[in-house]
Amino acid sequence: MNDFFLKEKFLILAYDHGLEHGPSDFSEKSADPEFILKIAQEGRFSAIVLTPGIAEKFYFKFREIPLILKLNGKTRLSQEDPVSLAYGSVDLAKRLGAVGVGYTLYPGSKYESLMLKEFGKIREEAHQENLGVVAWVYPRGKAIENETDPKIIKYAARIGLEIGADLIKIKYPLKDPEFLENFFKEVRKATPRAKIALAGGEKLEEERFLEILRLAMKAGLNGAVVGRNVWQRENPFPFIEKIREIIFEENQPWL
Ligand code: FBP
Repeated sequence: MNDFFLKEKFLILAYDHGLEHGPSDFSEKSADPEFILKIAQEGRFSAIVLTPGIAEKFYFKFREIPLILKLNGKTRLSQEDPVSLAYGSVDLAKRLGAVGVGYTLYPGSKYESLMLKEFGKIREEAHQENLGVVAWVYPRGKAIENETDPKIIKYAARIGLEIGADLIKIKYPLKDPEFLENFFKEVRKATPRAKIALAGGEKLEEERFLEILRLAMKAGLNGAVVGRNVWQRENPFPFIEKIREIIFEENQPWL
């Protein structure tokens, strides 16, 4: 396994929103991938997540930032149960010098078996090339009433362990701190040895996001893969420093 995924803690910047959500997530500045790559660089992120089109055009100047190439993705334009299949390849990730690949699965969708099958194949190829695999595990589809139901998120985390992801990205329920404290501990217990990172989600009030992250880290989770909560802020750097402090300085229950 490549060294990147041997780490215990991660702060990764996500920037695949142009495909997933469209340009409405961006300001004039954040629509420019260079602006985001500079945030990753100055903010000393562990890695950046880019789509193939963006990586090919913009990554070459920023090769010191570890790259996770997102191999699949879908738009918001379809109303069907979600399915997201790879349009990028492990081969491309290798050529771009990535440390890993990213793949979103939608358990609960009527197409889940297609994604599970493809994930397995990609994982195999990636590991043969010494790349890690990050799984976005987002239960979704007509069968999933509430994708941030705590039981559903716990199940998502466990799915990530079962399918052999090197890092598992899960959402969090928007509940009060007492609930979350216990919830994250349950997630940890349900996923022995798995590395779990929180997704960022929509931009929250600063303190709220930090509190959620702090509870997750205290329970022994492994960091965050965050996008909008960082690059939608006017000046993201003080916030990034606070996140770094929580992930890398505070709470080290497993050390
Ligand atoms: P954010 O931190 O901005 O939520 O990004 C995390 C992420 O998983 C992105 O990688 C992805 O584009 C987006 O959220 C997808 O979210 P959803 O499918 O819930 O709209």
